[in-house]
Amino acid sequence: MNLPDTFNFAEHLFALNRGRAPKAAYVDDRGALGYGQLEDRSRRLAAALLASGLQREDRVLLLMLDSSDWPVAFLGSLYAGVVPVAVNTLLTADDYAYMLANSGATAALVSGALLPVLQEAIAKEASGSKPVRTLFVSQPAGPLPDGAQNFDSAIAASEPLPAPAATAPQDHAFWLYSSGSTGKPKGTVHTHGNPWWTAELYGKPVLGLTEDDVCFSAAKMYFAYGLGNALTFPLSVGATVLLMAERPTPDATFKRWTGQAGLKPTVFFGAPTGFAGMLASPRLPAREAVALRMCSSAGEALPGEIAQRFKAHFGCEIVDGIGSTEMLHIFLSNRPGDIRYGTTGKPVEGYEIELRGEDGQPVAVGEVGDLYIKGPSTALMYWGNPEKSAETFRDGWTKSGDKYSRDADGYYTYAGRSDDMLKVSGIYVSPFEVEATLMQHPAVLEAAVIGKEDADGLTKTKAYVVRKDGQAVDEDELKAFVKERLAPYKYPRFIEFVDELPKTATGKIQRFRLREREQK
Ligand code: 3SK
Repeated sequence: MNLPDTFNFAEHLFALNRGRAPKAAYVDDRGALGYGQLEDRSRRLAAALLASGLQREDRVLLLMLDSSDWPVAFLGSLYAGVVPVAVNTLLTADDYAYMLANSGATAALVSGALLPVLQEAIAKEASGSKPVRTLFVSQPAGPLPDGAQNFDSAIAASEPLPAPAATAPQDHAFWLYSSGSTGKPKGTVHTHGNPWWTAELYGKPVLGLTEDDVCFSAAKMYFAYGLGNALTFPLSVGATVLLMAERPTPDATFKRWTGQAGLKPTVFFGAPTGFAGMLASPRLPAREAVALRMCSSAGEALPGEIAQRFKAHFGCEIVDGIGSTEMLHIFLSNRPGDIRYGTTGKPVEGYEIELRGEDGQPVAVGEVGDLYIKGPSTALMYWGNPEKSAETFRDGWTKSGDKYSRDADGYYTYAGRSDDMLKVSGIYVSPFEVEATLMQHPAVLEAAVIGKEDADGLTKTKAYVVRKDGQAVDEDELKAFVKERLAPYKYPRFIEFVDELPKTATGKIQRFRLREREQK
């Protein structure tokens, strides 16, 4: 398998689907967008982006809710050779101000509902050396600010760009942000070739997606997992994608599964917390009400018991795998028809996996080691962060930060993180960021945050808090305090007040003692 010297991923997808112009590529809350319209709108947007002064490899922030404008924004940027920086829609103005400064984005594609938080971020970044000059607003909620353009009007006023940017497979195509336990999120630079590899190595051969599928992903498209599920894979086989802007609550998901958006998904992509929440819901639809033939799970290890209960109810397998923002999608996975519950399966063909001990050497079968991956969809680097890039991308191998063991049959089982990061509902949360925020509260002396398993075996955040002498604050007040200052998914689900935290002789908090205490 190889790519030609000139390869533009957007043009590749458009060319593949030119024979199915009237077929729905996307169905969102507003209706259907055909493959022909997807290409036409994306190429018109590409022209509008270039007309606004953007040039090859300039970055454009993509802060949009999941609707069919999202793939138009993403593919239009790639077609023009402009680099979309796709960001999580749940973050704060401070987070976006950092991402604008870090990426040097001079333009933004934004949903109307998110315009206020972006404007706040732009105001914070006003002294930045590269101000945001151009805004394209999708589905504006009110009058546009000076200088902003309506996404639809800009598309309608432009002719389709006649030809794609003549990019090479290794040229910068898009960025996604990856979180770390310390420091700021890292701008992870992906190429035009990388998404093609994820479709060829995983989406087609492992998931076996076809043009008859209707794909529906709870993970939004700004996540690497969602980007593959709702854009790269389905468009690589000419399938249809169902999108929803709202949060993937059980009820919102059931509404789509049962066809209330006009068609029923055949493949659903979720995370363990979502599957557990749906199984616990009194409104779980009957097997006959849905058309699911397969589900995929990633984000955190899927407890076998959840997968078995799901299969018993719907007769449909959940295929569990693990991927990363750095590798762009899944590199270790169970296979439909070959699922070993409680494991993450075997390496995806085309990727090499190594488990290394503290001495850097491969560990023996059954022993736990640090997970390293080698494969053709690896990110080029973390933008402007040579130290972290060198730590993570070493000699062609990528360090994932997860610990795994492999059994004699070659199945891999998750054994925790190598760093202090927590994965809550499939999204990374840094305990240090939550602790620092708790300590901003005037009644808090110290805090330590760890992961705590709930009844389904899924990780939630728990904070141990020491109050200042004579100060009073309760659990609800602290939760609200964190929610106001950080992206809401980061708040601790459990808080326990203690008199002191376990520490080493040199005063370092011993989080492992708190973890041990939870396991008792
Ligand atoms: O969290 C995962 O397992 C994952 C899967 C696919 C793509 C990206 C990620 C982080």
